[in-house]
Amino acid sequence: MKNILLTTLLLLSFISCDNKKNSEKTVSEKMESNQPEKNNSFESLVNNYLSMKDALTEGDANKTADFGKKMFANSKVLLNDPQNKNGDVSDILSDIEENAEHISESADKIHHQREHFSILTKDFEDLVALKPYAKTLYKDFCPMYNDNKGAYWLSDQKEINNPYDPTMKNCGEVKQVISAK
Ligand SMILES: [Cu+2]
Repeated sequence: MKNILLTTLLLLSFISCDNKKNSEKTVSEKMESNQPEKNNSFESLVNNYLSMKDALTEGDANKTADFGKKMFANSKVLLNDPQNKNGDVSDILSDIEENAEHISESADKIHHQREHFSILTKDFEDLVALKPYAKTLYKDFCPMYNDNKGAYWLSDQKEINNPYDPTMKNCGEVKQVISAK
């Protein structure tokens, strides 16, 4: 009897281990598929944001912090480009840099990451209005976040996947479609 129990436990732990491995594989595959792009382009900055959104949807604060680190580094490179030194793009990049840094340093505070993510959403909305992005984006709204004050996020998928609360994954609606340029 003891042996059966042990075997069952081993089997269970094997299964959960395997699940974990699978999800890790998906993540690294995703990151690999991001790699061929130019690291310092505006597109890869938007991709950072979309990956961060996915990590928040999964409720994974560590992964969110990692994408914050990448976003911080990418925005720094873009800010150092003389072409982006002045005007609206520079202001937006500075704001992205600051919020990305907070997110990268808040791996233990997912609520705080989400606060900064909602600020980032406005920055990225402004950014894609000035710099072209290759994919159609959807501006989504969840009315319940932050004591019913609500919050926006951008997605590259039509389906609602709420990054603000994993218990309300489908809460929200598309408010605007931002066409690819
Ligand atoms: Cu902060």
